[in-house]
Amino acid sequence: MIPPLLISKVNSAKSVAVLTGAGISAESGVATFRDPDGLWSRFSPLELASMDGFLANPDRVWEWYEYRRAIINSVQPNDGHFALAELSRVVPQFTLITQNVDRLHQAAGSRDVIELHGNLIDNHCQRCHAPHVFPDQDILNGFTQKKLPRCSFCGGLVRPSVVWFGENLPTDALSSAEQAALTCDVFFSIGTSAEVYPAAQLPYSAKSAGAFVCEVNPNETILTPFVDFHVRGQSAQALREIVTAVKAEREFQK
Ligand code: BJW
Ligand code: ZN
Repeated sequence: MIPPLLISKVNSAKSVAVLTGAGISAESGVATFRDPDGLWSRFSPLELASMDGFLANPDRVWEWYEYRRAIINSVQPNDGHFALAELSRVVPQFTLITQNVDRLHQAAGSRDVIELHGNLIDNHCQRCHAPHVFPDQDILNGFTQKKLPRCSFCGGLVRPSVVWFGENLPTDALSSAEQAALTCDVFFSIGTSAEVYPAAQLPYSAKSAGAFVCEVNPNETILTPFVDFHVRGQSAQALREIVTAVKAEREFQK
């Protein structure tokens, strides 16, 4: 299933960049967005993941994010997250870019993760952007809001620090991700439909700059025709096999 060419490309790479999406957390029990049973099959992105939707019905949006937070607080990283953390320790230069907001890469031991779409942990004021920290007791109580949280500086509405449609990605995160894509030797696109821009541009940028591009996904995506290799499988097993093979070849060459 894993071709020797992919393993030797990784082992000769000075720099490896990885872009992950919701699919890498699917085997931890976190729903993806665009699969047939994904979040967008049950919930409206315009209502729940846009500023217009938030301003129209902030209670509904908070309720949805509390539901999502309860899920991520109850799940664990899977072998895919752990395998990437392990790979980061054997490749000279390794950049992990994620669209995920669940912090499971960090829970698996990955450091310096570039979060393109923010995270589900932090909150900030939608008006003055001041960070908002909930009292410990609220967090212990499972975050349940009795009334909408308001900014203590300006009274604006507090919102989760995720990136909604129509909003710019964090500038530093996006420029670091673009830099990594343009300078890597091997680029992995893992568990993403590659449909949401600007994140979806990264594999094409890497390919144009000469990188070997590998996709890990049980399904074909719009990116598949452009990649050098498609590992057609679920990421936990596929990444475990890739990292095991990378380490075995390294041992053999010692
Ligand atoms: C497995 C697996 C297993 C399953 N193992 N794999 C027209 C109008 C307006 C805007 C636009 C437009 N055209 C383009 C835009 C821009 C827009 C965009 O790209 N839209 C497209 C959808 C058309 N982008 C934006 O708006 C971004 N901002 C921006 O561009 O700013 C500039 C701008 C300003 C003003 C106007 C226009 C532009 C922001 C994007 C923010 C995305 N936010 C979300 C929600 C985050 C918060 C939250 O979680 O609540 O981010 S949407 C959602 O999609 C989430 C994800 O990070 C993102 C990507 O999804 P992902 O990770 O790829 O998941 P899926 O479900 O799509 O795919 C899962 C994959 O896993 C599948 O392929 C499965 O096969 C696979 N899989 N099991 C491995 N076990
Ligand atoms: Zn404020």
